[in-house]
Amino acid sequence: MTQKYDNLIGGEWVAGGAYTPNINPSNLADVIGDYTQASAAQLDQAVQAARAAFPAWSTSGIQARADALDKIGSEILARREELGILLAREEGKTKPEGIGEATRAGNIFKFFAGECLRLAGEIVPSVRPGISVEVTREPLGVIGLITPWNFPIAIPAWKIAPALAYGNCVVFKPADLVPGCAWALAEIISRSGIPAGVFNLVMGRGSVIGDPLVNHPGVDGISFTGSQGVGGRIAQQCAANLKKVQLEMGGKNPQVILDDADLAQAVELCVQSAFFSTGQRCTASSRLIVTDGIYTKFVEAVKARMAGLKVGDALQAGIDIGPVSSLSQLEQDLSYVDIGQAEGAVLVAGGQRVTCGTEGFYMAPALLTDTTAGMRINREEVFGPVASIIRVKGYEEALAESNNTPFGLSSGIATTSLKYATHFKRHSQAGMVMVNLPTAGVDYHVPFGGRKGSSYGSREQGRYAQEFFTIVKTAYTLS
Ligand code: UN1
Repeated sequence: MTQKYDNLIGGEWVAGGAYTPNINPSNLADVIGDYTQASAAQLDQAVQAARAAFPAWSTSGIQARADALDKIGSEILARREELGILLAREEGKTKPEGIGEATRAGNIFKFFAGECLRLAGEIVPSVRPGISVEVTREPLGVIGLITPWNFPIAIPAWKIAPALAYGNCVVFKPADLVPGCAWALAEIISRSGIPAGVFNLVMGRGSVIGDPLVNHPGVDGISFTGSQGVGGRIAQQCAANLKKVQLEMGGKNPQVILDDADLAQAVELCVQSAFFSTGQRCTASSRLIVTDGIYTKFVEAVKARMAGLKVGDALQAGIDIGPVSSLSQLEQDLSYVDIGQAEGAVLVAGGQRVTCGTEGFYMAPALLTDTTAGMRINREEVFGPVASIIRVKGYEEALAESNNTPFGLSSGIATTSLKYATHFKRHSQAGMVMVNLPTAGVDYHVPFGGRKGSSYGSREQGRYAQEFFTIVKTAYTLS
């Protein structure tokens, strides 16, 4: 008998219409638990509960909010190993990556516990004598949070923590594929002292509860991380309902390697950001843009490093790359390897399904050379351990190529030249730029987000999160 897990609505644990098994992608025989599927009627109840809780919560003392968030953060940090293992088991990140992500989630709650106490306003002189003007920030209202499967605890944390810190109520819909960490987080939040209805968990499919959440008249804003296709639809629905929206979507992140790069360092950061976490990060480097002088040495060194990577069960010690998270994602990854080759790219390493001790969605990371900017493999997000190499003559061409994409989330350059590093930081059309660092793996206390087709709306994380989760009020007083 596997354990059953229910939705949290108005402070009660309630069963949905059916239960879906949460299956370990490293071992398809391992069922983590049965997670309920919320109905559209339950989604409505969750929004009503959040609305009913909003007047008291939005005017509650900031000390109560800070204490609750601090308690949540402390419990996550104390249980980081257990939560990291759950994450690795349901999503397929390696155990150290899972523990790292759980730690990040705990730190995010701790950070926003402090932010509760730092939401300052302004007092501004009026242009009219005898009047004073105050500019303050108030909670936005009831917020719908929709999160993806690739960061099952950190992304929920970086949306839930600021939403609650700034006095909002939440209806949280995690990705259907990974409800385990979401449920564990909801259970921790339910014991933190936050009043019933302030935070609600509804698990289930986007097709059943996603649209009703986005279109619900009782929801004031939507924060979404996921694919560009879904994000675009959510933006249209929010515009039609005049609702505030924040979207984090895909990436096709470039990593430039110049002739003067430290070769060992460049290889390591490329392998890390292209293939670790099985390449399932919107910040992953999928386009390695390499200048002529270092090209041959670089390709050989990356191939050698890839030959040493161990693919296998996410919970096993010594594994570098866990499984792909689902069969449909594995099929997509493999199909892009075929598409790339059909377009003329040369597969120089990996790119096949591999078998390990247990039945799972394992794939050897793929490296494609001889690729050009117009190929689909260089324009569309794969979201797997698939990287392609674009050969260029020098820095100017590398910069142009790195910006030649409909996306703009993160970008990187490997160089020992201050001149090129400085120029790239200024001219790379990305929200986050890395010098001699992987494009993936960011801090939790500074803004996160991109440009062009990668992001829409204001930034997430750090104090910049207040832009989305609060609304500005300007008050005039005659003295
Ligand atoms: C990171 O690279 O540290 O979905 C975070 C994603 C991003 C998070 C990446 N929103 O991959």
